[in-house]
Amino acid sequence: MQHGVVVGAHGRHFVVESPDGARRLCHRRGKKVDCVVGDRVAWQLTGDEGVIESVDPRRNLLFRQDRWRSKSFAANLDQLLFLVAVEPMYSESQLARALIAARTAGIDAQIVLNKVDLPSVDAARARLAPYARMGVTVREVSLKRQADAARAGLAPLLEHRTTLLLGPSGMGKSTLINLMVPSAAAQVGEISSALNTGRHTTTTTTWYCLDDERRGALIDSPGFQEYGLHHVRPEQLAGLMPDLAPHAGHCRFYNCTHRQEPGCGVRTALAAGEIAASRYRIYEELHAELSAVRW
Ligand SMILES: Nc1nc2c(ncn2[C@@H]2O[C@H](COP(=O)(O)OP(=O)(O)O)[C@@H](O)[C@H]2O)c(=O)[nH]1
Ligand SMILES: [Mg+2]
Ligand SMILES: [Zn+2]
Repeated sequence: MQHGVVVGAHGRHFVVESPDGARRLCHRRGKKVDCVVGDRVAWQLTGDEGVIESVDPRRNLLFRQDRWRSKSFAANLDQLLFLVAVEPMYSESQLARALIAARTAGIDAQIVLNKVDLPSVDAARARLAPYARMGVTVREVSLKRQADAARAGLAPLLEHRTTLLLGPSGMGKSTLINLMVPSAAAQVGEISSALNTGRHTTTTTTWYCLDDERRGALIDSPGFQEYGLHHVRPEQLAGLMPDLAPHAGHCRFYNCTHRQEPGCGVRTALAAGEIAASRYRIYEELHAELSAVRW
């Protein structure tokens, strides 16, 4: 039996990397063996392909879930970085959802604000102010214009850690990966050729090694627009939003939804300006979505 890390996943095909860096196509021994990128697995060679026999216990598992299906992102993460930019405009709801998902999974999350060289940087900072206020670290970078400074700032954060990078398209995700992982294109190539997709596919969650000792990794997971939180119960939601949580204990009704009840601590804090209007709107939107009849 050999050991390795799942570094690519595409449907029922998995790419497993051995400690020496070799990457091999593997399948699972039966459907019961469920694995995602980041999993440590035991596998053995059968012909020229590998068979994953078992998956080591996970430290954590991040997944998104919509009404129809649940989809795992990745396992055994040290942190999540959510990349946004001064321009183009991004959906704050997607950012909030990712932070809630990380909190649910017990994974540390930070925000990286890119393109701070652009003139509308102040508006972008103001938009993120509620996040900084609630204790989320917001790092500013200019991945393209101040590449060396960005690399120097991000390197210690990524070193020896497994980091999931999320962010809507156009924010600079590819720029960040190419800056931090000089061999990124080659690594994608190895995964593609192991998967035999014949092209440099980016439709799959991909693991990039950050150093030769294979101690740090950056994981890129596309398609996150479908980010659903249907594994969160509506009554859990306020507790997962650090700016709402302290006020949710001050409601007249113990089962207050913070949407229309009198004597609501959350809405009192909103009226007093202690909770940002954008954050409360996101709460309402998510609460309605999570309360909708399930299929
Ligand atoms: N002004 C500015 N543009 C940037 C910066 N970083 C990336 N971009 C540009 O933003 C666009 C999107 O970047 P890309 O890495 O492809 O984003 P992705 O869609 O998230 O992978 C590209 O045209 C980049 O050149 C930056 O620091 N400043
Ligand atoms: Mg890209
Ligand atoms: Zn309330």
